[in-house]
Amino acid sequence: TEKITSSVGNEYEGNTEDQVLLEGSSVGSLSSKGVPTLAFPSISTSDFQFNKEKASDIIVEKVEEFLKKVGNVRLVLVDLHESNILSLVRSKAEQKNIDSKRFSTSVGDITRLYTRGGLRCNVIANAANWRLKPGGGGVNATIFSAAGPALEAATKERAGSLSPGKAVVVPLPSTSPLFKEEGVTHVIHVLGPNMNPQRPNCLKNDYDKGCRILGEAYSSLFEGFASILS
Ligand code: AR6
Repeated sequence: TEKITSSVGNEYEGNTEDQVLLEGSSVGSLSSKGVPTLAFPSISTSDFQFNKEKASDIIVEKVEEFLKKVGNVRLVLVDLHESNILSLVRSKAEQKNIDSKRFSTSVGDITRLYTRGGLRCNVIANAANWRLKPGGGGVNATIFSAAGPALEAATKERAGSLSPGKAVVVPLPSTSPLFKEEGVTHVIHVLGPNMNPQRPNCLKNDYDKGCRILGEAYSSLFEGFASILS
């Protein structure tokens, strides 16, 4: 796993070095400038209709807990627009004095953070569905489509389905455009709690259960990220 560690643990500027990194050769010999970075969307707050005020509390609490446990990593919460969830999370993170170099928010498509914004993220999280299938809209559809069929095949090798609150780490094959163009080495699928009656396993506004499951989902996500680094 040494190769995985070094490819996750390095961040490079400049295309020549990137090319070397992405071909997968002499990865470990390159000097490490960057910090392992996980970009993640706000799980459950769009299609799954989870309350954003409650979700933002959970995100900030789980981020704070995780950053206390690990060393040199960076977490980035991403959304397509300057949304309510981003501003809620930003102000709550500020109140808690969370280091903005280690946790920040970013506006953009999570599958284009490097090519459109210069933000290198080695690992991205997906707000998945329980079947771990492409499509269905939201960030899931975008990630599967940007990653190509390689992601679906690699996902199938790891898991056939996911329970709410759980995550599965999928190494992205180097043939995937998301790997080649964006430098993403792993996708972590996360299944959050669902409050949408049109979707499976609706919790019918049971926020005791919902908050517990969303907390578990972020714990599983961050543990999955940590497992790639070790
Ligand atoms: N880049 C960054 N953030 C995004 C992107 C993107 N390309 N697309 C959406 N978001 P959602 P959920 C944000 O609905 O609520 C799917 O159909 C979005 O604005 O993707 O967990 C799956 O198959 C929101 O902040 O996930 C599941 O069935 C966040 O990502 C179901 O939706 C999550 O929104 C999961 O619902």
